[in-house]
Order: sequence, then C-alpha cells, then structure tokens
Amino acid sequence: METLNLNSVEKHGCADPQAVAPSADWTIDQNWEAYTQEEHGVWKTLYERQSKLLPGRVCDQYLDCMKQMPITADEIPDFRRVNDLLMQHTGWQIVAVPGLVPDDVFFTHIANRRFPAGQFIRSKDKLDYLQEPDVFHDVFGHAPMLMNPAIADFMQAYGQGGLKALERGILPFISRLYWYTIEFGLVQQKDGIRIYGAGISSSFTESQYCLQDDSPNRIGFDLERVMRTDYRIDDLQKSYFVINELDDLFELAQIDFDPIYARIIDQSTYTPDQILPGDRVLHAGTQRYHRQKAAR
Ligand code: HBI
Ligand code: FE
Repeated sequence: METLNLNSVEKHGCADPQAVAPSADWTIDQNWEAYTQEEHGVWKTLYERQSKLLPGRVCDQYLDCMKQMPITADEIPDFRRVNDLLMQHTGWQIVAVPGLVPDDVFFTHIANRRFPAGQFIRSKDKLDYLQEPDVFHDVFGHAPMLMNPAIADFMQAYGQGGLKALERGILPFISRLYWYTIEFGLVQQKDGIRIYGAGISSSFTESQYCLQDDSPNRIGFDLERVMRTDYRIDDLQKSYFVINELDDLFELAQIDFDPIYARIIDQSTYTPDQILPGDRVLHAGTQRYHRQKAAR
C-alpha cells in the first residue's frame, strides 16, 4: 500500500483545511475538531431521519455493518475511528477530500482501497439537494457497505477498471455499472427487495421512492444491459437494477470487461426509462414521476 502524502494541513499547518489547496492526490485533513455545532447538527438531523426510514428498506448487511461502526447521530464521524474498523475488516479506509475529484484521482484512490469522502457537510437549508457528495452521502451511505467483503472487492475492481477505461476513453460503460450498483443498486432478499446503493440509502426521498413508488422500473441486473443504460445524475432514477445477492458482486469483480467492451462498443445505449424485450421485469414502471420544474 503506497503511503498517502502528508496531509496538507500538517504541511501548511493552517487551521482550516478548506483554505488549503488539496495535495496531489486531493486529500485534505478532515480536521474533525474544526466542525461547528451547526455542522454536527445537520449531521444529526440527516442521521436521525434516515435511521428511522432505513430498517425494512435497506439490506441486512448495511444494518449489521452500521451497528458495528463508530457512526452515531451525535456528531460527524471521525474518519480516524471509522478507519480503525474499516481497515481491520476489508483493508479499506476513507480519506477526506474537498468534494468531487478528477476521475483519474478518484479511480487511483479506489484501486488502492481508499474511498474519497467529502470533508464538508451540506447546509441545513439544503438537506435534500446535493451537488457534490458530502460527508453524509459518503460516510453514512458508502462506508458501511465498504465493510462488506463483496462490495470491498467490487469497489477495488471498479477502481482498477476505471483507470483502464479512462486510458481507452470508454469511461461511460463502467460509470454506468458503478451508478446502477454502488450508487443506486437494489438487492433481492427473502423478505423483499432492499437498498444497497449509497445514493439511495443517504437520500430521504429516494429511499422511499425506489421501492414504494410505481413510477420507476425495477429490473433484474444484467451486466451488459446496465453498461449500455444511461442515467441522470440530478434526478430520481427511472430504473433500478436488482442483483440476487451481494455476493454476486464478487463474481462481477473477477470479470474481464474487455470482451464485453468489444461486443457493446458500437451498440446503441438505452435511455434510463426503457424496458427491453430481454429484461427480467420485476416491476414495469408507470414513469409518471417527472422532476418538478424549478419554480420560476
Ligand atoms: N469524486 N469525491 C468524489 N466522489 C465521487 O464519487 C466521484 C469523484 N470523482 C469522479 C467520480 N465520482 C465519477 O465520475 C466516477 O465514478 C466515474
Ligand atoms: Fe457516492
């Protein structure tokens, strides 16, 4: 494991990491002591709202892992404490970044079992709209799933695959795979379909909409189908893909994508709302939900 750069606060010694340009790998010091009561308060609001909502909606592995983690309502988690546990379980760690980082930086971290987590938290008047992944999305949504060995292996394979795809200029295929699994994936449990994607588990609206609303499609996961399916980053999903169990991701992590890329590279992409003849349709959505146009 290559060592990370000395985090930038130590180098520059200033109090507020926001004021400091990120280091070459875009990591900054979380500077946990600098969070204000108001910021911890936003975390508490988000945490309590989601924690009430998720039981019965999120997969068992998420709940089991979250129970073990030093992540509570009272305060924004200290990455050092989260990492003590994460490293032991799957060799993953979360590293603080100021926000979205360039794809190559992102993939390099992921390929080395480092998850770039937003150091900032959204403001209390923007609880439900987020331009960039903040500490709540990344630590409440992603961190518990990184304790799961299948997700941990799949994520690292995604990072390695992402770097290769970047070099070859075919990023969309693997971004879609990530989007419809790690961010917005659903999994079939004996007691029903459950959430495992962090983009859903950290979202108040989408945690309800994805399972209860008749608008979106819910389709059995198929790798090539997903790699060809576009998505919207700024709206509720029009389709969700359901894997049979999280361990299916172990298999996905082993697959050599090259022959698949060769097969689909010249084929058309599917729109997010489409249902195809070969789909294993669990629910054919009405697609009646459309994002309300922003009030003029
Ligand atoms: N940066 N911090 C952060 N978090 C992400 O999820 C992220 C990113 N940069 C690039 C990126 N995601 C995506 O473009 C890739 O998954 C394709
Ligand atoms: Fe995310």
